[in-house]
Amino acid sequence: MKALQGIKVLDFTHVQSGPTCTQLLAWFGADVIKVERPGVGDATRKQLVDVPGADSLYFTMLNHNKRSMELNSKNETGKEVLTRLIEECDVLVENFAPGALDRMGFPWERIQEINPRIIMASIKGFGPGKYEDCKVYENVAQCAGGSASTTGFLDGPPLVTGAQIGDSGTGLHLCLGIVTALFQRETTGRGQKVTCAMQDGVLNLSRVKLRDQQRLDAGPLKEYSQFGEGVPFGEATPRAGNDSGGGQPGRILKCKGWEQDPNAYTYFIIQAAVWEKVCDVIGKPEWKTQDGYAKPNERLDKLNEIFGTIEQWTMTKSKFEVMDICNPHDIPVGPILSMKEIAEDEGLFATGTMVKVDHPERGEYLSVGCPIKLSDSPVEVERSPLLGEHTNEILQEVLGYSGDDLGRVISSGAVGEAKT
Ligand code: CAO
Repeated sequence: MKALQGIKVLDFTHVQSGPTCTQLLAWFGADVIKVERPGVGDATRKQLVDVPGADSLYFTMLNHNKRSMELNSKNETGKEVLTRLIEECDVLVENFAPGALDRMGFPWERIQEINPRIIMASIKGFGPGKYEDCKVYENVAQCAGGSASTTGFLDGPPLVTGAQIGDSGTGLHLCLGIVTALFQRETTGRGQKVTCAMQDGVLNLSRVKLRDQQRLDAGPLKEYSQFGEGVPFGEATPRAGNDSGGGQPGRILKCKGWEQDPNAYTYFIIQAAVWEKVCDVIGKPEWKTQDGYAKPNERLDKLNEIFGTIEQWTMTKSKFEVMDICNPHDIPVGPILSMKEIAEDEGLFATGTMVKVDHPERGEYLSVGCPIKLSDSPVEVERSPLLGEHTNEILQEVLGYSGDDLGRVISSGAVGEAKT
């Protein structure tokens, strides 16, 4: 049995943020019914296409283990079918532009009236306030949530990160909100509205930078490289390059082959507890007792010199040799892994974090499996559905349409072209 077995989800999501949430629900065992515009579907099906005619990797990698139903929710019969879906489902998830559900004729009040037990979960770019009507994509959220202004180097522009903290990050937040609401429903018997703004999700993940904003009042942030470089701090949390965000100084350092390989680097943390071991490993045993180097606080104004010296050592080793040498000493280091290296990492396939999935239109492709492992609810990753692949099945098995009534719905045009 899967953790969310028996839970039906009306998945009205598209692009990335919402689909990542419902994919998790599907992996935990919910029956996720993706409702898509007839003949069009989720826009990502045909974005960044690599195999002509096939659903894109953008779509397939975000929509595993779901069923797809075509439904025009603005057509009268379509509204009737949507109402039936709301009656049947435990959760409705959507990430339309602000107001889209209202314009369809399904505001929260109406949805709750149709099914008081339903949980309606929404992602929007911003919470209530002056920006609430804005459409938002990933990088806008990274900028509005404090990530971009605190990412990058001091002498460069703000940077967005490759990790999709605005989209997938908010999908994760929403998923937690949904299962929490399902848990509360066990006691109250009532559904509720769950909302996550992408700005809020990014800000939550940038929490330590708001910590630093307030610490600025007490003086310079000594663990930031600019402190040792004598660069004055301004009014806002600055960009910290590759400095560690925590109390233990860290940097990205070059390794052997860096001149040719853009990823021949390691992250190296000089955790106070293993400082003496670091000194021995890099051939600087005198730093263990030398004034200005022996104590953590004394080292903060010398980070450039210290990491420069460590880098002279890491440049003589591959990033994996650095790992092999430092790990036995408990020195925290990490190779900078390229996506190619990750895609070839057998250990990740063994745990199901990376998976190979077969698809009728595109053949085999790689995907990231479920990163959350439940010992009593294992995940089997199944391919994403083709557009409208399960329309008839859902009309009949979930909504109970049959005979002439089924024919009426199909011929109305509300559910797309008839599929055999
Ligand atoms: N049947 C009929 N109409 C449908 C439908 C269906 N099955 N599914 C969607 N539609 C309609 C919507 O009702 C909407 O119509 P109106 O404009 O008349 O209200 C229309 O399709 C377009 O929906 P949209 O505005 O949500 O889509 P968009 O491509 O214009 O905007 C996005 C995309 C992501 C910017 C916007 O949805 C948004 O801001 N979402 C919230 C934030 C978010 O999740 N962003 C992350 C996206 S991933 O980077």
